[in-house]
Amino acid sequence: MTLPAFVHLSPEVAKARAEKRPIVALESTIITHGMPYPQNLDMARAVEAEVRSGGAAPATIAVQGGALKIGLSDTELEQLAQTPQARKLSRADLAACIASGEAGATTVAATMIAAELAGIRVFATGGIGGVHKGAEQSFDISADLQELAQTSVTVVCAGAKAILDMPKTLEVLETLGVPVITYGQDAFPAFWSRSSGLPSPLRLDRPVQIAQSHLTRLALGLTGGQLVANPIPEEDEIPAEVMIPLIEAAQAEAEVQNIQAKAVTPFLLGRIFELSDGRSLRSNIKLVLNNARLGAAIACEMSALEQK
Ligand code: PSU
Ligand code: MN
Repeated sequence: MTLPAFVHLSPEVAKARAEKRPIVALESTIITHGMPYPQNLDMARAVEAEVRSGGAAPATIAVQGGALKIGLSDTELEQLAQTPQARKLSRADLAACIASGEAGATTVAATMIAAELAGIRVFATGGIGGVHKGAEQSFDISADLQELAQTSVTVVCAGAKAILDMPKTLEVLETLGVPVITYGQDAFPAFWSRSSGLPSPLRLDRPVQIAQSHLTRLALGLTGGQLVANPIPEEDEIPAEVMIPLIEAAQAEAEVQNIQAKAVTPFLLGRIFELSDGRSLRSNIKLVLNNARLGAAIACEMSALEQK
């Protein structure tokens, strides 16, 4: 499959692709809009290392100088981590940013689009976008949910943050026909906490089963991806009762300051890190590493199944 000329693969990704070895896609909005510098750069490097030690090639995705880059060099990664003004790219914004030559960071939705284009089936991140609290007024529902319904990539996350309306997020995913699979437990995890108190629609206990389920959906002709929710490790967890007041305080500030649309998620994440004195940032980094590990395991199993 030939890729459009504006798509640039890193040498590591190009090699893995040619050899049909496992690759794990990684998003870049988490770097530019999800964490402050320099922790964002340390996180991005550590996550890539985690994917490599799990036996897969990391493909961090971003737009720079009119190119859609699938896999970044360390210099490109560093540049991106120091560009907080990079555009936040979802499905709607991706092509215009490539055309304009501006720097852009891909959200879950845009990362899935780029991954599918390059034949990458597994993508690891921290949290996905979803239905925001008060969506009945604001209509703020992340394009990530629609993308999961139409693009065939397995996305590993740590559940959803309590900045979202979790029951509504799960309802929309169900309506869209997206499998929501929790890894190894019955409860759907809530990002900083292992349980949201809501049951997970589906549960699988082994990476090979998640890989098999992805391939089975393809064989059934079903469009769309799978959402895998991987609970944060126990030792990194922050109890919900610690996080909820901080989240509510950040939400109240967002309302007073009239923060809207694309700015909502980055604003809330930034304030929650500040209000928790960095504790939530440390846990956030740990859970992304945990997801990178599971993502690599799923990607390896999928490659092995396909070579049978
Ligand atoms: N949730 C997090 N951390 C993040 C994001 C969401 O816990 O970094 C980022 C992801 O890139 C996600 C995007 O795709 O925010 C969703 O933004 P919005 O809600 O504007 O669609
Ligand atoms: Mn939104």
